[in-house]
Amino acid sequence: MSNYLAKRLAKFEAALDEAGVDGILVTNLTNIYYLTGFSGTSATLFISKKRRIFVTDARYTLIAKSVVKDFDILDNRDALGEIAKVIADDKLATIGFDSQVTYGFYQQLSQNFADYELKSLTGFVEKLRMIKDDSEIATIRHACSISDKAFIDVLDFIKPGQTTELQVANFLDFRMREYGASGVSFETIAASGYRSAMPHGVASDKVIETGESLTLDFGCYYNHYVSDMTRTVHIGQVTDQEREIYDVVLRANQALIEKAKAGLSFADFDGIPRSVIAEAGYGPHFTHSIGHGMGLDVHEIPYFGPASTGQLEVGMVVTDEPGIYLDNQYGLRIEDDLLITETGCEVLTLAPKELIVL
Ligand SMILES: [Mn+2]
Repeated sequence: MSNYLAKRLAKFEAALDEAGVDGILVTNLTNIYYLTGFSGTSATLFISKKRRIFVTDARYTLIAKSVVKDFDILDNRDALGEIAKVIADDKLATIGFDSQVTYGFYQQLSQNFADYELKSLTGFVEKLRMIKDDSEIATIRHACSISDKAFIDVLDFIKPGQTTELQVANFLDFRMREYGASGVSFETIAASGYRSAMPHGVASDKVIETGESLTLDFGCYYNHYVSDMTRTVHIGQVTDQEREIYDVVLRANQALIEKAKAGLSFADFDGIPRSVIAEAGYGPHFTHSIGHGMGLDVHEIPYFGPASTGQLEVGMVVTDEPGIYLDNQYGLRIEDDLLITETGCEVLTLAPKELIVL
């Protein structure tokens, strides 16, 4: 098995004691991919210090045997019943499961593991996923480069008075696929004019007009990992106020890039760019959090806000996305993906950020 997977499993096992459990059932498919490299749609893991069990059904047995190393691979549609049988003599007391499971699953769990104490765990694997290893970083870097290239291409595609937001979004989506993406990491946001005041205005059939701003927030999946980037461009002309607001948002984005490094508190991560916007007089118009972790999911821990606790660590990949939104007029946002290092951060999204007027 790859060195990377072996390290993840070693960290998983080392964290069992702290979580107060003897073994854990892993049912989230993204977490299963992270721990095994298996990306089918049917799998359940059980990991204790003594055993690693991987259960799938007949559709996936062959692929599992070629991909999943260092696990006992079992073929059974009744995964919980099978696991309970296998571990019956292991003398385990407490078994952890993910707090996100459905109530129906929990009922099955209670029936199959009636002899154990069941402990709901929140974010056990997600906490491991916060710190990216070299292979993950290389993959995310590549995902970001795909978005960068698609952004450059879309600038030539936009024809004021003709192109709709939806056409722009579809162009971006398709271009990212042409550059090697397997899909989009979320529904592409292309919000022009008054619609750009909505931070998450997904593309509509509105035509993009001269004199408007256009916010593009988009990302792709590349080899299971995401990119997430926002750029705002102006069409034809730009007013003095729009130029000023663009400058404020860009300064907020850059202030965080200058200060982000291992050890910075999550509260400061949010506070540094937020104070740039507040000092410029637009504090109430920055209505969302500054960013989030990303990796296998486009939104994953850590999340940042004024009340967040914790601090940046080497290997986190997080977004830096300040914005200003003036209701019913327009809004803008600039978003980069940052890799946190010992001495600072590396900006993974390299598409231009100076004010672009098409
Ligand atoms: Mn984002």
